[in-house]
Formats: sequence, C-alpha cells, structure tokens
Amino acid sequence: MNFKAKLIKAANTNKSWLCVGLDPDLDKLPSPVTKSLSGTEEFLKAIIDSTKNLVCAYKPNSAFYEQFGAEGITLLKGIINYIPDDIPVILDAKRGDIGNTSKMYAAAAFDYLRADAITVNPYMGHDCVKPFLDYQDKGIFVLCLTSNPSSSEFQKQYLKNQTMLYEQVARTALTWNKNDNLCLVVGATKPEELGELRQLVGGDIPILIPGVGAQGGDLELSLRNGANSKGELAIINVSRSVLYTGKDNDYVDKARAECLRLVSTMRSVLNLA
Ligand code: OMP
Repeated sequence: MNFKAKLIKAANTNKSWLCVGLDPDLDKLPSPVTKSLSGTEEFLKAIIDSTKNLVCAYKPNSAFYEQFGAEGITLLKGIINYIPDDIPVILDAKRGDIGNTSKMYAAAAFDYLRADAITVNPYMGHDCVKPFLDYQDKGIFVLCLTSNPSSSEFQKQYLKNQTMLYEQVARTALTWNKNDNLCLVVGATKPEELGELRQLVGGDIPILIPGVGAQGGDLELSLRNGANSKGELAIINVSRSVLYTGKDNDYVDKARAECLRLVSTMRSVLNLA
C-alpha cells in the first residue's frame, strides 16, 4: 500500500486528520520523566500508546533525535518501529542536496529508518527532489509556504512572472508528480494562502499543515481551507501543545485529552462520520 492510501485508511479508521509531532525536548519533559534517553523513549512510547487511535500519522522531527548523537538515531529508529504498522510515519528532516547526495538521504530515511514519508526542501530544484520521488510508495512533502515568522523573506518574493515564489514552488512541484506521491507543506499560520494553494493543486495532494498550538495557527480555518471537497488530505500537525500540556503524572491523560479536543473539532468541521 502506498503512503497516500495508508494515510487515508488511518484517517478513516480513527476519524482524524491529526498528526502528532514526536519532538522530544529534555527541558520540556513532564517532571516524573527522567531527563535521559531512556526516559525520553518511555515518554514517547506512552504518548504513542495513548494517542494511536486518534491520529492519521506521526511526525518525528529528526533534529530532536540528532541532538543525542548516534544514540538519538537509534532512538528515532526504535520509535518509528514502535508506531503501529497501520499508522504512517512522516520523517521531518527537510532534506535536499545534489541528486547524488539526496539519493543517500532518501536511503537513510526509507531503507534504514523505514519512514513512510519525508519532508524535503525544494530550493535546489527537481534533480535534488527526484531521488525521493523515485520511491513510489513513499510520500514526499515539499516545503511550499512555511509557518515561521520569516517565511515571507524568500517565499513571498515576486518572480519575474508576477508569481510569488511559494506559488511557483507548488506549480513546479506538480510537474514532478509522476508517481502520484507528491505532497506539500503549508503552515497553519497562513490559512488564506492555504486555501488558494488547495485550489491550485487540486484535491489529490496531501498537505501537511503544521503550526496549530504553540505557533498560534488557526485549526478551523486550516481544516476548511486545507481539506479537499471530501474533507480529506489536510494533515494537521501538532507537536508541543500535545506533548507538553501535562507537567505531572497526568501527562499521558492530558496529551490524550488535547488530542480529543482537536479531533472533535475536526470531526465537526469536516463531518467525519
Ligand atoms: P509545534 O510548533 O511544537 O507544534 O511543532 C511544529 C513542528 O512542525 C516542528 O517539528 C517543526 O519543525 C515543523 N514545521 C513547522 O513548524 N513549520 C513548517 O512550516 C514546517 C514544519 C514541518 O515541515 O513539519
């Protein structure tokens, strides 16, 4: 089963387009969790156990594991392996380099870590993204319009054809989509542009929408503008405001309660029966 089919199946089963971001930060761990690699592993596994029937995907961000060196990579591999097989894993690594190097990044993500999808940076052009897209069953999330405050510095610059760079990224990326595995990243902090981009790319492209919670993105507007006409393919990622909402022994219950709150909004906005 390819990434998109696996994603839609998980979303339908759990009636949810929530993706929980698994971004471990020692400084933010709840007080009962030991501030160590093994404590982090226990924490992440407890979060997965308590949220796995409320999500359509998980998204570990590689940086939060790389900070621990080789043992962090082992932890990342272990966490990907721990996630139930029917829930897709989006590896957030924002990779991209000359083709020959991207091939190695793709092998690391898909052959070694066994992720189902990855985030990539399109700045270097098609030959740098192609080695990822060549993995037909994997989802390739191209950064289009990011959620951060400085995203407009480059992404909202006008090109000679009077198109903003982020819009050109979407148009050009569509021409790369020979294997029907192209996906986009658009921040929840940019809901209007998200709506325009959904119109532009059509209803078949999954869009990862980070920025709800700690970054202040608008959940309802992101769902309305990011979903297709069937109420699908708007993947709302939330990391910190799910993981670190509980500071005490109740952290698992609090994380689950926050997911339930987000998912109940999704169910009503998207009419998920
Ligand atoms: P929270 O702000 O804690 O919910 O985390 C957001 C997650 O999404 C982090 O892992 C970010 O690196 C990632 N992200 C963004 O916040 N903004 C973007 O535009 C793109 C991403 C991403 O590619 O996932």
